[in-house]
Amino acid sequence: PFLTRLLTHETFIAGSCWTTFIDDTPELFQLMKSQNRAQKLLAYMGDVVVNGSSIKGQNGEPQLKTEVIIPKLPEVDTTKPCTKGWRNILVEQGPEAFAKAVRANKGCLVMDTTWRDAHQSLLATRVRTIDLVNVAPVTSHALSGAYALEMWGGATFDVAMRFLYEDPWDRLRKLRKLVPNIPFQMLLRGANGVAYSSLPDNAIYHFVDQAKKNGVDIFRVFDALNDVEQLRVGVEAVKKAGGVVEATMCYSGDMLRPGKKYNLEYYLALVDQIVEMGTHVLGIKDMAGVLKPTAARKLIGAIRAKYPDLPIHVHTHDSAGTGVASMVACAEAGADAIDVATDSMSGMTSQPSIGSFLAAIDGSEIDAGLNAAHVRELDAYWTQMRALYHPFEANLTGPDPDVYVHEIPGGQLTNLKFQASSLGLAAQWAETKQAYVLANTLLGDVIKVTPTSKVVGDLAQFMVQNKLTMEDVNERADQLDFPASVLDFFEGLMGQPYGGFPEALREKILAGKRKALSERPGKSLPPADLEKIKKDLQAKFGSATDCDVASYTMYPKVYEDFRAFQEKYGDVSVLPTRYFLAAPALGEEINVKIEEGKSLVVKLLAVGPVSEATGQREVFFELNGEVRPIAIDDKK
Ligand code: 3PY
Ligand code: ZN
Repeated sequence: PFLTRLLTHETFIAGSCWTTFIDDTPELFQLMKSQNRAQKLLAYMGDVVVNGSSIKGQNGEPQLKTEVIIPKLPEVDTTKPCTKGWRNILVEQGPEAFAKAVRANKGCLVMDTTWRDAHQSLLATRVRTIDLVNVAPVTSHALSGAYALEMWGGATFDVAMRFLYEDPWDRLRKLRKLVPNIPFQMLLRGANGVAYSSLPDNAIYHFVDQAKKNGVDIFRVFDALNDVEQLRVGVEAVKKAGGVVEATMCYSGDMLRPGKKYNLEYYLALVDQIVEMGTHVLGIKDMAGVLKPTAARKLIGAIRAKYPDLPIHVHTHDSAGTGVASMVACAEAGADAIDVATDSMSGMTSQPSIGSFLAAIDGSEIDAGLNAAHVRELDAYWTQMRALYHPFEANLTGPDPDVYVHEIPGGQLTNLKFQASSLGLAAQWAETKQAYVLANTLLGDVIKVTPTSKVVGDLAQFMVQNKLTMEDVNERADQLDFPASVLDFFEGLMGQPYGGFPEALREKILAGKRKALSERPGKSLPPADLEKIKKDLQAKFGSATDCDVASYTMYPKVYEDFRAFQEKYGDVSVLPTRYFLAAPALGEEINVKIEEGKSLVVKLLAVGPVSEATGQREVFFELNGEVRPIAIDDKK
């Protein structure tokens, strides 16, 4: 059709000037662009038809085979976003006033983690932008009283580019437009940004500045070792960018267990340091879900008594099934906000259920400022998502009170279980959990959360695969070929652990390979040359924004692969998830909205036999009523 239009265009027929033709005829250029886009999407869909999706989960195809239904809220116009919420105070009066208002609020607010940690913990972080965008306007109404939506950072950044082939910045901007009223929160791994080890300080500052400019309001900043110097890098970057600082301490193990390294005294001293550093809100991050109700009451109670004006926000996971009880205990002891997830995306390694929490505080003095009926209506959407993303289920069957022993963070628990099965270690899952405890002891009982949890997990898997005992590791450390993350940890690339490294083991592991750092890595890392990165990316890909530079500094290889994928297949984020993950049925009509007011109607018509000469198959699609054959390599 493009060629037809070109050849029949009167200017073209008249043979007038070629050089100005494209400039003078923008409609043709637009048409060429959108046909190019359509062709690329067909190439992606054709590849899924012939070879299956490259992002397979472990459970076959999506179970949802129908259109997704967007819930309606009784007597609310959900076609437009809601404009009332806690973000109004933040936008109008700034972070200090916001923090004050949160502290002055009677009751306990909730942050909904469905858009970040819940799917990171249950569905391998695979929820795509399109499925968040579709529910965003309703969410802005149903959760208008929420403290925040956690919707960015953590593993979502890496996974968006690596597995979903979409731009995390695009997600942030799209959702921001659709939810103007509820603060957006992200998870920042201190001096590691959203990566797995420390980056140059200027890269962190640049990243945080872009995140703030593109829509993040509140930054939960943590360091995996509770290393205050590492934490400070992220905190200062957020202050400079003008965001709400939620400097966070990670909670590990059971502080009430006698002889525990991380006890109440340790936590209170850490809070003192965080307060001295300056934060709008104190975050407490119970990444494994091991903060039992009694400990929660004591910990929050002690901090509240010492710092009556400090807003406290608590995060947990429901791995052991005690999450709601713990969050109620926190609220009763004086927490200002706690984390929950929509009912059908909650429980087990995810956050506790929002509906259960609201029921548990019903009739008490604690008010979360939400309409429980609306919250329930919204969940109908997520029930469908659970079926849609079925391929990525970790197949957990119930709470795992073993978590009090192994202390594996929620997100990692599902991940490790998944990896154990893909490595053929499924039968040894119990052994992996035991090895995790041994690995943690070998490393000196560290706080376990990304990236240190990965170190413990990698070492545990290494021990299981090579049938190593603790004695073997200690004795043969200079001869063993440890995973890179273990070397990074001992080098000091993730900061300094509380109580120091196990020095004898450290010396043996690093011997002849790496030099031990005694200060935070950012002090010795040369600054990233952001200008040069931008120029190089522009030269390589034709364009590069400040956000692209930030993506590159976090994940250079993942980012470049993502751009190369985009050049080949275009922006696949517009494809409905069912057709991103699986082939359509023959003759099924698919609507793809490629931009506002512009849609493609696609039908799969037939798949040809594989050609001996080329190894390709012809896949026949109908695109907006016209037949389009497309040749696809058969990789099977
Ligand atoms: C992350 O860093 O991604 C986490 O969720 C840590 O709990
Ligand atoms: Zn978490």
